[in-house]
Amino acid sequence: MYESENPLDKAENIAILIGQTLYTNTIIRILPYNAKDKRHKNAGIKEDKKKQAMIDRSFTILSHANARYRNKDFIRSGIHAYQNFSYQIETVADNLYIPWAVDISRDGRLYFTERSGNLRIIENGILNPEPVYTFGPPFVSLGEGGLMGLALNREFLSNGFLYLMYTYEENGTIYNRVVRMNIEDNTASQEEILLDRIPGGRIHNGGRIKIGPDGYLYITAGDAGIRELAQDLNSLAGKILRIGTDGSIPPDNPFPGSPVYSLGHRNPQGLAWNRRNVLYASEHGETAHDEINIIQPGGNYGWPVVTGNEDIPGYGFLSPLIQSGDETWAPAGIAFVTGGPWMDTLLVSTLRGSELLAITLNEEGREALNLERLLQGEYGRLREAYQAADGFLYLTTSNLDGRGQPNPGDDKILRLAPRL
Ligand SMILES: [Ca+2]
Repeated sequence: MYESENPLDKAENIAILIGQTLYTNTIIRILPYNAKDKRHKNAGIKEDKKKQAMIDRSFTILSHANARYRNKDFIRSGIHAYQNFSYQIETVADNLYIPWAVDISRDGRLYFTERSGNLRIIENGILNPEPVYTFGPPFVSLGEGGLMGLALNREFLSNGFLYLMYTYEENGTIYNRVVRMNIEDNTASQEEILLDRIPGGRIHNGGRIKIGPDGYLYITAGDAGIRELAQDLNSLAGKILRIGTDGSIPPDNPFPGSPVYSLGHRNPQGLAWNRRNVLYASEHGETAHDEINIIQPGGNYGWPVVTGNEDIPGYGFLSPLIQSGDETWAPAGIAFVTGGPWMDTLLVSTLRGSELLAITLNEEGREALNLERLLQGEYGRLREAYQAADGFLYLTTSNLDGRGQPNPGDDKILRLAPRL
């Protein structure tokens, strides 16, 4: 990856060093796959002069990366960053229960899932008190499982098709499945199973579903707590899966006849594409080492053989775009912003981190240039990150999931409106 031995030649390394010194509020460590390489780790950190030079240089680099970085104070302090915040934040709905996924139809209806089993709708800005649908047995909401992913068919307004992923129990065994339902007059019916018996459990159910630029349905499946399954091509666990919206296996899937699109994942919970159709996935690591990966068809992302920096010779594991090192983000929903003040950044909602990460990428979207922490602790645990067609961004809180400190009115759906 690096042509030069000199760690100063890469913005990531500069960010690493800054993160360890003055600016932990806004810039934290960006670890490319070999950043733990001793060459990089040891270089420059102890030498103050070098450090100052790197800091100065980083502002130059970052100021070219995006117009909003031109204000140095924005970079230097989280408090300033908040005052200069480019979006106004509104609460769209509150007193919800773990709103897990959001999708908005072209006529502006906002659908969302609550992990407890409700599919709900916000219409004309008003939350309908009656769920569109409430799942019952064999559906179960236990541990990290329940009603999770949601995606509307591209032709939703004409065909009413919507896709959901949820946890269920059969003969004492926990699974996840992806179903299609039909929405008519704000009620859901005609459940049809598209992909069944994805291993599930109290932990690591993955759960994100998104329709890709190619029109196929992409699904994240966790290892269900059985780590070995992530490397087993005969298991759907620990994979990113790809199927047609009718449940068929795409003819160009990397493993013929299999929905497996990539393997070696621990618990991926976020999917997003940039404007060049590069696919990103967020993934919970084991005790820190959370990952943001660029997903390649047939790619092996290393779990459970390795976490974080997958540079084990001979294995061909794909290394993360960035990873959290010794820190825990617990990344969930992600969104690639295609317009507005945060254009071309990858937003990552974090649970344990309780903040929104904004990752600035190079033009191709294959290299991370900067990472900012936003909304630190403001709303608690964040689950979903979603960009609407009108450029508004939506986040959901996850403070009632048993691992957070609920604030009054939790959980919430937040809307970020670009400031004009
Ligand atoms: Ca990995």
